[in-house]
Amino acid sequence: MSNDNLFVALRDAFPADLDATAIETADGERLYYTWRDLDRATARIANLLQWLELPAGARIAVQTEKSVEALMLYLAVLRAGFVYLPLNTAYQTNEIEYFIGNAEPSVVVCTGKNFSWISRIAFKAGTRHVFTLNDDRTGSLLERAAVQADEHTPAERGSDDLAAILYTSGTTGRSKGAMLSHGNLLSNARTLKSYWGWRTGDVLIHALPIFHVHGLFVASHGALLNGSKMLWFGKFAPRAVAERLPEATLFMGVPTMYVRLLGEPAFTRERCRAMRLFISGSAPLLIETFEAFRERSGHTIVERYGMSETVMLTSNPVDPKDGQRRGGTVGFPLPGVGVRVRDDKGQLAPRGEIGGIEVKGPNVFHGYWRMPDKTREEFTDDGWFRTGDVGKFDERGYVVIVGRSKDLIITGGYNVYPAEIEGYLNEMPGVAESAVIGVLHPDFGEGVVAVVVGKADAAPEPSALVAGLKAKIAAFKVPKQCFVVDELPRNTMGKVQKNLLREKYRNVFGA
Ligand code: MLC
Ligand code: AMP
Repeated sequence: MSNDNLFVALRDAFPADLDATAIETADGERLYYTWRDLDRATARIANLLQWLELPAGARIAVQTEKSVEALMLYLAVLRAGFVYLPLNTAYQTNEIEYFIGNAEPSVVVCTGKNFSWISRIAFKAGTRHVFTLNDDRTGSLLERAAVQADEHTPAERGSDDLAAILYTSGTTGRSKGAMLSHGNLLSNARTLKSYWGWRTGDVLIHALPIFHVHGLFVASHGALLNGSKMLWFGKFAPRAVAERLPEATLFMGVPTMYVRLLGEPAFTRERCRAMRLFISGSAPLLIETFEAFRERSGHTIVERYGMSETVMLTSNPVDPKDGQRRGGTVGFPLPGVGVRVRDDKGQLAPRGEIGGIEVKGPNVFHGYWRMPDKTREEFTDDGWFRTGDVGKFDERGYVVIVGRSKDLIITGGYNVYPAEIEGYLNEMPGVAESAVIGVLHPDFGEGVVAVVVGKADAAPEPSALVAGLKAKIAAFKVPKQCFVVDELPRNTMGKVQKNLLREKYRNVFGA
């Protein structure tokens, strides 16, 4: 029987020359990791995890800064057959408490500086092992792994076995953990390798965080499955990225990164000469950015569309024989992925008509962790997943996303659910009620804005509300503007009319 463990497929794709560079760090200390290093280090960490005698299906929750070792930890979790649970480094106590409580990980890995508070939460939730991993190759995880053997036979896994849980915020209530299998991830990685035409000699600039789908799966799997070198940035910095472009052929980023590259004088057409592909996703790419980028660099960005629950769904073509790359669209359904648009009455919408986007395919997740009811709600009776995105097929068959039926803000590629922020605001002293909206932002695409009604006897200070939120939740979720008003506009059903608020505050970021 073949082993469908995703790690096996990635390991099989390593080039014959294991002493070639697999990853070169591109900011901070210049380090070179060979394919052999990846193999040995992941073996050591996998052996450590196995030595802990964790239960089958154990979750390994990780909140660390981006580093090559953090990527190795992910690969080692796959290799050992456990379930990887990445957490955004911006998450604070409330968020971490919820994720650890909900996922009940057997192992938590965090940075040394967060050990005291995270280990307290983890031990309270029953986690047995808390390790540290810092971005300078220190920490107890590597110390403990160093004494392990550097060979390891990957655990046998079927394609339906769970590989990772990615928490995506919920429109109501708390975050849901999307359960992705080895098969979901591998089928998508193979599809993208072929559709994006990865070639021998490709070099990827990896400047995305590795705690979400885009950086962890799309970018890393792409390079690994092609045996391609990565130029590894701990943090996206437009100047540093521009300077290394001549050594690369591929770049993947969220729209904010493209906006920032355009604002960087060092980003020139000359520096893009060796580049083959610029890929954008995770949030809508403005047509202005698409066009300005083409003008400046001579390259046409390939925009694609996906989500945590499904990995990648659609992409603009790379090979001209598949068609042109069209700005303002997210391209065609990827081979093997079903995409349909249905109107309010559940009828299939003809080309040009707008409706809810539903998807099906080997990439679509297996459900939400311990939330069978939520899972049922999000799938149609005939097994299609409701994305919550609203769109259409245009007259040429390209998918165009026109909005979202879910109340979601995407800021710089990060998702913010207004309901979560409103929940915190409504608990604050002096707040009667609140509405959180996203409005056009020149850098982040959408910027978070809070509109708050004070209690009769109190007038809350916007700056105090913002400071209060900053102490509680990830900074990217905190409103960048906060307004205190007498009342919120409501329709006859009593529902807050967020469209009117978006209109009223549309220029607050000068976009
Ligand atoms: C940082 N800040 C943000 C923010 N990023 N605010 C709103 N939205 C964001 N995205 C705030 C910080 O909280 C901080 O605020 C200040 O900006 C500076 O922080 P920083 O860490 O220095 O920010 P910077 O490095 O400039 O980050 C910008 C960025 C980053 C664009 C590089 O946001 C980023 O890497 N985004 C990519 C997200 C991503 O990978 N998404 C993929 C999801 S997967 P303060 O107040 O503390 O100063 C997915 C599926 C799919 O969606 O299809 O791919
Ligand atoms: P997440 O839950 O973080 O995985 O975010 C997924 C959501 O990001 C999707 O449901 C879309 O709303 C949005 N998204 C991803 N790529 C694009 C894109 N190219 N254009 C518009 N929205 C996108």
